[in-house]
Amino acid sequence: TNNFLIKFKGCYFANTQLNLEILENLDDFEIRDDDVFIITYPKSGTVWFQQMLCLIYFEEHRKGIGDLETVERIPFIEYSPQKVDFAEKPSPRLFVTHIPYYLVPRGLKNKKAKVIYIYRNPKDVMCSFFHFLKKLTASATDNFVEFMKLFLEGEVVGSLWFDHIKGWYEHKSLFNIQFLMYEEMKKDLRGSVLKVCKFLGKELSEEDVDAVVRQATFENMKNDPRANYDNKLKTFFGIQKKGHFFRKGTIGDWKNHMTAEQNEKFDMIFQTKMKDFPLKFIWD
Ligand code: PPS
Repeated sequence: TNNFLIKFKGCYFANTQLNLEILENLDDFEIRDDDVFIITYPKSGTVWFQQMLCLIYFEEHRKGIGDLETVERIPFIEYSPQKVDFAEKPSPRLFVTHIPYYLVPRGLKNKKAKVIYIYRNPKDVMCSFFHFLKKLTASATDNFVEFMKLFLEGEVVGSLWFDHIKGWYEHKSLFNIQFLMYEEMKKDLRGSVLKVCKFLGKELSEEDVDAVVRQATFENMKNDPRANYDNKLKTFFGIQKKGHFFRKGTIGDWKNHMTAEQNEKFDMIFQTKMKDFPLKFIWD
């Protein structure tokens, strides 16, 4: 239906920049003890958290020295240039990926490498997704009603949101994993930075924590070419049109998109699919 999507072992990926060879060999992907994996469903705060992690790990990133972009410091596993050799990267290696739990490298289940799962309320994910795809090629719909249908059927990159988060959460005992909510980062960025540092065993000075918080705000990232993807829209996402990756970065923008009726329909599906799911969501 949509030439932007490729299905691999039951999950949709974007065909721009997809490295199928890596995906096919993911099971054998060699894991190191000090690897860190950021896992997200698309539009849940991936780039934001990549920036946070870069700032936590690299002093020069905090100090604004060097011009390495965040996406180069923390590469996508499945969306990467053809000849990338992750085995050559020095430790600690930081990665980001949208993969569902069942595609995970075998070695990750030894609980040594750390995993951070970022999640966001799915109504905002859906709206963010809608706008992002509108910026893409002609294959994307600019009709919100139509997109909501695709989203609720899992006909998007990452497939069904419900399956992605439930899959990771229900298998969490296999991993050394920390769940972190977009809305929590938004409401208490400093607290979130400290929580992540604790999980990663990173001790930053008060000043360094301030620097991380300062540079991980929406406004700062929007204006920081190392962080905002604006130079990468074409090469990374295949986006032809001019525009910005950063849009609103708020909680509750779904209220500006969904009618009462659409919202009711969404809630009904949510309640059925997420029955007994213990993580809480923040909707506004
Ligand atoms: S992607 O394409 O999957 O990598 O997209 P992802 O980065 O997961 O999600 C994009 C949304 O995250 C918002 N964003 C932020 N919000 C708050 N603070 C900061 N610093 C920040 N950085 C990115 C971005 O604006 C997208 O959300 P929307 O709602 O569309 O604005």
